[in-house]
This record gives sequence, C-alpha cells and structure tokens, in this order.
Amino acid sequence: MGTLFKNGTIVTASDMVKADVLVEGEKIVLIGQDIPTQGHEVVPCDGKYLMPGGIDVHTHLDLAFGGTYSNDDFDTGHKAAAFGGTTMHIDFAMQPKGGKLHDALDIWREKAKPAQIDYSFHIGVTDLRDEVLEEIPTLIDEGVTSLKLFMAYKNVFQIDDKTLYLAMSQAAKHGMMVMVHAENGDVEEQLRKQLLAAGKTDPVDHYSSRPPEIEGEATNRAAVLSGLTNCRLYVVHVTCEPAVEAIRRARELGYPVMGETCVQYFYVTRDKHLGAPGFEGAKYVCSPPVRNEEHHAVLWQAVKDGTLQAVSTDHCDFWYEGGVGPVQEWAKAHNGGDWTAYEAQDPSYRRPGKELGKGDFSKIPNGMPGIEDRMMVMWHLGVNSGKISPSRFVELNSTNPAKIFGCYPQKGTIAVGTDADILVWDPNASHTISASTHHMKTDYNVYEGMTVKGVPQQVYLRGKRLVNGNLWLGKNGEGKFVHRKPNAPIL
Ligand code: DUC
Ligand code: ZN
Ligand code: ZN
Repeated sequence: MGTLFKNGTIVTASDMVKADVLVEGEKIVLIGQDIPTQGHEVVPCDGKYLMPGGIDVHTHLDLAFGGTYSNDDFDTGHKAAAFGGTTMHIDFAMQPKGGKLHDALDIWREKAKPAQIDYSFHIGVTDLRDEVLEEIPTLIDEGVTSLKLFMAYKNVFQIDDKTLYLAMSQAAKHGMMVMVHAENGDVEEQLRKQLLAAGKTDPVDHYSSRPPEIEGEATNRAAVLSGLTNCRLYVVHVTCEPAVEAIRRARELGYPVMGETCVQYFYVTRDKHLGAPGFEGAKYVCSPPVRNEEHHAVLWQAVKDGTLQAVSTDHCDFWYEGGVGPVQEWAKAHNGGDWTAYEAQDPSYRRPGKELGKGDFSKIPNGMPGIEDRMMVMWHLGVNSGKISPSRFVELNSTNPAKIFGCYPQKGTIAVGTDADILVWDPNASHTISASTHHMKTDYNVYEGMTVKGVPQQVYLRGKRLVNGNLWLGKNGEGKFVHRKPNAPIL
C-alpha cells in the first residue's frame, strides 16, 4: 500500500503538470494520470500544488556565538522548519580552534541526534593548519563536500586571504565547494571602533560599521580567487548591489561563482526596522546588515536573471528579551557564571539574547529567525506579486540548493526514484505570521503581522507525514543525514 497524491499540480523547476504521484516507502514510485486508488491511502490534492520540500542550505542551529548560543536546535528548529515547508537543511559545523575538521563533525553529529527533518553539514574552517589542509578531502567520504570561510568576525571566525587561497586551491582539486561570508572584517573592525568612540552605539549604527562597500569588496576578492584557483565559490547571504555586481562580473568572466540571498534581505530595511526607536532595531541586527529598498530591487533582479541561484535564511535566532529568570545569581553562585548548566534544570529559563548589546551595538548577537518563514514569505513576496513563477520559486528554494550542494536528484525535485519530500501547497490559504503562533524558539518574528497567501498544508518527509495543518506528526530521530557528492554542477 502506498500514498497516492491525487489530482494535484506538480511544480518542478521546469514544469507545472497536473498529475497523480504515488509514494511507496520513502520514494516516489510513479507519476501519471488517473492512477488507480485501490489499495492506497489517497491524499486529495485538487486545487493544490505538489512541490518538493524546501531545502535551506544556510542555518546556524545551536551555535555558540555573540556571547550566547542561538536558540533553535535540531529539535525545535526542525519542527519549525517543517511547519514552514522545509524538509532539509544544511547547518554549519564549526571547527573548534586548535581542533580538526572531524571534531566539528563529531560535535554537530551529536547536536543532530534529535533530528526531525533531513540535514547535512558544511564545515566552517577557522584554523587552517597544514594537517587541517590535508584533512579537507577526507570529508568527502563523510558526505561533506562544502567548506565555509568567514572573511569577517575578526578574532572569532575570520580567516586571512592566504587561508582562503589555500583552502580554495585544495577544494578545487577535489571538486569541493568553498562558501564565503564576504565582508572585509579588518575594515569593519576600524569602522566599529570609530563609531563606538564617537558614541554611536545604537542598533542602527551596526549598519554604518558594515556598509555595502565592505561586502562588495570582499565578494570581489573571493570571486577573483575563485577565478584564479578555479574553485567553486558560493557567496552566502548577498545583500547589496556591489556584491551582486562582483558576482555578475565574475560569472561573465567564466569564473565558477554562485551565490544566494536570504529571505529577510527582500523585506527588512535599515530605515524602518534596524532604525526603529529604542532598542527595537536589535531584532534585525545581522551581518551583513539589512539594506533599504534600492538593494531589494537589485536582489530581485539577481534571482530573476540567475546571478543568484538560491534563497536561504541564515537562521540564527536569539531572544529579544533573553537572560530572563533567576539564573544570573544562581550561575554566579554555583557555576562561575555558566548558565548552560542552569538551563537544563529550568525549562522556563531564557539564555542571554539581544539584550546583551544594550548600549553597544557590537555586543548584540548577530542573527534572525527565519527557517519557518522562508517558503511562505518568498511565495507571498515573489510569486503572488508576479516577480517569480512557481517554478522559479521551486528552483530557488529547493532544486538549485540540492544541485549546488550535491544531493540532486535525491532531493530537490518531484520525479520517480527521488525521496518523497512533498509539500501539499495551498495557494489560496492565508496565514498571518506571528511570534504568538510560530514554532521557532524566539519571542519575536521578523514578519510579524504579515498575512501571506500560500501555505504548506501538508508536509511529507521521505513518505512520512510530518505536518497536517496545525498538527505535528514528526518524531525525534527520524531526520537522516544526507550524504552529499563532490563535483556538483556550476549553475
Ligand atoms: N551573520 C549573522 O547575522 N548571524 C550568524 C552568522 C552570520 O554570518
Ligand atoms: Zn555569515
Ligand atoms: Zn550564516
């Protein structure tokens, strides 16, 4: 007995076709017209789209960052993702300083034990010693084919140009991908110090410490190194015109450069959000910063003309009002200030969050929630407005991510033989986004009050239903690691 999705319109990156889809076990086994229902559980899909599950290739679950940890982990973050139609994500497993790349894998495998959706890892390289350089190709056997290097976050994750060049040369030899967070961290450090010294400490001043120029410069630098080494390069979270132009130029020159933007960069602005009165703007502090509408228009053009190939979230959520509870006193008395031990015994406790940066924007933990919102907001802003077609939506949010990161066609499409990660998408249903109803572990939502039209009514992962309306049917431990391949196509 299988599950038969009846009378839906299948949306892939190339087509929209009315057909039935039969799933047996974890796979799609048949696509056709008028497939007999006998012996199958039937899911009526009249008026619905059948789309491949979303793939978010840029998330930071349970990351030690900014003096705290991001809130969502491989339990809560997965459930939230699935409610929003995302059935796979790729998280950044960060190399501990002085440690090996395999240490990062071990740590993140442990974190991923409660998984409820499918996942994979990029390895964040922070300390490229000779033996670590040699270790890079051994990741391929583990199903990890992408490295991430940060050109910013001085004294935390930042690497220098020599490191980027060496990593790219090595990755290129083995058909691996290098991803960069492209901002000039040395210049950022100077700007930040000047701003703070001048008393500019508000959330909106974060923007002035990271202007578009430093993103464009770093993007261009990485793109030129990609051309030099012939290494596949994927620029994460592109926000602005100078960065888009650097990628466009590199691609015109034939360099193997690709890039993504994130859903928030189409919507959140410096003026209205980051510049909101009081400390409110802290909710929107992320790096690179959100930009104003003129850059949003550039990003739409870039996802339409193929300069950018994917949309992700950079999901890295923190409480707006964290550190709530008696923990500070308790931690001082019992644990030398370590709140992590306290957290385990008091579920109502909130770890430190955005409030860490009151009076000093540079101490605001960088990041935003979005793993649950991406698909609905992209559909609403992109498809409902006519900016992108349903097929381009699927391509940006699922197909291209799978192709670029080496797991297509197992993931990222609806075809016979592929994993049955299926969304029954209702293009006519509306939903008002709110922190009071979302599933992400944070006390605010970037899109608060936005009524979107188009929602994932049912969500299937490898043939198992995870979401039915508001009902959660998933189970911890059912998400599987996705083994990815090198030599992925350059799109
Ligand atoms: N930017 C963020 O805003 N958060 C996580 C890491 C990053 O690069
Ligand atoms: Zn980043
Ligand atoms: Zn990130």
